[in-house]
Amino acid sequence: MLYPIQNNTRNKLDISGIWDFRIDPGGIGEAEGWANGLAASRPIAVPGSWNEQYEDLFGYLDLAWYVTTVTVPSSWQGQRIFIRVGSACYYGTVYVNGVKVGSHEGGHLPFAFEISEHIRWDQANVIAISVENELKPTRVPSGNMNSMMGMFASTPRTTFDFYPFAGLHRPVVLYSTPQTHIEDVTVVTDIHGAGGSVKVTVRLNDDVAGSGAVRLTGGDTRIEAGLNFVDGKAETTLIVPNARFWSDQDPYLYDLAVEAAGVESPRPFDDQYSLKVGIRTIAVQGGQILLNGQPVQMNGFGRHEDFIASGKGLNLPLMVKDYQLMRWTGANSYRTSHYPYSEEEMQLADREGFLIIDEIPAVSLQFGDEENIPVRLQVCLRQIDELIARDKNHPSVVMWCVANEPMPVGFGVGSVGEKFVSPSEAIGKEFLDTLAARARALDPTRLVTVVTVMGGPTSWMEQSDVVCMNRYWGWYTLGGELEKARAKLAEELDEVWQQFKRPIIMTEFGADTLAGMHGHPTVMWTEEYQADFIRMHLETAAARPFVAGMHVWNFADFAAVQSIARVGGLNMKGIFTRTRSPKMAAYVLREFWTGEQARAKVHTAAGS
Ligand code: GCB
Repeated sequence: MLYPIQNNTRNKLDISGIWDFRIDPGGIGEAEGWANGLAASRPIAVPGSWNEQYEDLFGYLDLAWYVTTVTVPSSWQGQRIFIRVGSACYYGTVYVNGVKVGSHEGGHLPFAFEISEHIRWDQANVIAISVENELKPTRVPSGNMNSMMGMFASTPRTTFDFYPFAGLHRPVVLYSTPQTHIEDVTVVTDIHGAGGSVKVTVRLNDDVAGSGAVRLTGGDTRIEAGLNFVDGKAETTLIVPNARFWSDQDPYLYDLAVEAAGVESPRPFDDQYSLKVGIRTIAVQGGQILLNGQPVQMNGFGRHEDFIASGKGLNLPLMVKDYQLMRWTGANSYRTSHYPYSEEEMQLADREGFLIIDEIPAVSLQFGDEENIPVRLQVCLRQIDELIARDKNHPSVVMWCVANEPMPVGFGVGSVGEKFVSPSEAIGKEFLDTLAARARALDPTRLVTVVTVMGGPTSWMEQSDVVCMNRYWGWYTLGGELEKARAKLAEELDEVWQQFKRPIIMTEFGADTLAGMHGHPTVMWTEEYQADFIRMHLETAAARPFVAGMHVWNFADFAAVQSIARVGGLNMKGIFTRTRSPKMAAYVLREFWTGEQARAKVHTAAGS
């Protein structure tokens, strides 16, 4: 799915801003014509979560309506007009001038509907979007069901450990294209010695013949090739001698311009699209992850889209600041825990050289209620399809993650670290293998993983190119006993390596820490304990060359749900506070990832 752009052949109008808003707990809005305008309303920011903008809406997850008006200029007439919603969490329905044009399920991925027929030129058009975020066992992520996460999730009743923010979380745009247009572009890059190749596949929305061109530019490079469309499809490969490869150290991006034109039926056409391209490869070999054939460590964080006032809404200044803070720690990687992040995040990662594990919203899948499993499987597969369609051209995305901490029946926080046999192991494995196979089939050029829970079956790791493990030795298990935790962690890492002989990333390890709380001796919840905890993990990993990455849980404190385990409704495992002040542990990361420790590691890897 292409990101909308403005150029010679296309238009784009961002209609985000302050919209009218009204909750609809009784579900009467559609029958009463709210799609034509709201009689009573209050202002709300788009993008943004409604829960953070009004105190009385904090716990509201039911239906609500957003309405705005937009004048569409007649200079767009003759083109196809689309409305595109970056994210409506969880279920969104779009109306234009009172007419329902479509619905979408799933909170963190964009969707678009053609609305050409419904536009009133040069006049105010009423755009209404209803959104609801009910927690249901048939949704992904799920809620309102028995959960192994009970201790963390009391109100609202999620199966996962973050606040289920609701609303229009990303920009809403109108865009136009020629009638026959470039509908999709897929870029696959490869490396041959000092050179690179860029294979470009272009698909039109009509199955027509035509011609066109692709042009790659950057620095002194300018490489062009023709396109020959047959049944709406064309493909070519550009060879780039002495290419400048994209990496975390040098995130070099080329510009790729695509043109398509034709005179054939149903009508003559001419369209252009452009995007940034990074030439890189990603692979695994033994215990290493190879970026452009060279070993790379993926150091960084699990994160959340979360902030005061904006909730999960796109917040551009925060995004820039977070990248700067991550870089300051020496991080070069993160996981989009636990759902796809905004497209703007992915673009910034391309530009700033971050290596991303891109995750669908399949967090804490529960395999207890077998009746709902088939529905959830279909939702997950659709999310994989939509995510890969959206993010396949980002060089920063190096790995697809198809689930975070799927939970076997019988799993409980109390049993963490114990090995037990679960009756749901086979069901879970079939489910997860199906997801991994789907991601691999859609994109054989990237790595695929399932992030596993502490104490879960190791058979669920089998399909992962990189074994991703969330472990809480020294927190949920052996809390306050860091030396015992160190031994257990080391033992488990060695066991998993022996079993799979694949690179391991610790995708989570963390300790809740109240900023400003100190202790001597160090005890749980103090900044000193978090610092020691992080140091212990980094030391244990550094002694194991097969540990190819360390992602601390979490980059910043974030809104969770209300429970006895979450002070003030926050998960406080952040290295930074929710308002981005560093805790002591931030300096430990900086020492390991940018200081002497980091240099020592580079020398070892280079064999010097
Ligand atoms: C986990 C989950 C994450 C939680 C974290 C925690 O294993 O993947 O969503 O927030 O633990 O802090 O308990």
